[in-house]
Amino acid sequence: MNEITVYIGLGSNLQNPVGQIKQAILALSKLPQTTLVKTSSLYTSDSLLAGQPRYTNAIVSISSQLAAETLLDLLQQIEHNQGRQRTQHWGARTLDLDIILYGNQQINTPRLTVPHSQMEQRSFVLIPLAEIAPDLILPNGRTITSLLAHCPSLNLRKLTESATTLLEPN
Ligand code: A4P
Ligand code: MG
Repeated sequence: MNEITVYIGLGSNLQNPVGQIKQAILALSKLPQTTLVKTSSLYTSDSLLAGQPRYTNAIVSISSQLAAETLLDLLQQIEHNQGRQRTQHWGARTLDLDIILYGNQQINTPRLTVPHSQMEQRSFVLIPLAEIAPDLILPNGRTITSLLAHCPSLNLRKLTESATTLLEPN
């Protein structure tokens, strides 16, 4: 099967978010039939939902032979392993893993909408994505730069130089 470049969004705003993201990147690096290609810096931003703690977010790219829904199963397994409990839509969470882009494919099934339905409005997706794939063009022909011009900033700030350094042993 072909290798597909997939962009995955990571988010956490509970129980040591930086540690959650670091642990999730390690888990992603161990996915079957998959190679971790690039990891963005970590960013913090205000939650879209008022009253929630700030989020830590990052984007990684992987090269994978996994079918999109198989990948989703494995991402949900990682979320589960890190204590994610689905109580409330958009509730605070230890870990959220979203498939942002799966190659150039547009997917609309009951379980999957790709490109991610909210990506064009989210600075915490677009800015780390631009960091690791500045020239990316979405399946609809739009560029990240053009989308960022219309995005609320949510007080987004870069947290560390590169999350990959977090993977190196101390
Ligand atoms: N699903 C459909 N498409 C996808 C996709 N492309 N990737 C389905 C992953 N899953 C996808 O997701 C519910 C269902 O979406 C899944 O079962 C899957 O079949 P979920 O993670 O269980 O639930 P959720 O929390 O209700 O939704 P979601 O979409 O993950 O939450 P969001 O939209 O990501 O919002 N503010 C900041 N600053 N940073 C954040 O990361 N995140 C949220 C949560 C709110 N505010 C935020 C952030
Ligand atoms: Mg999700």
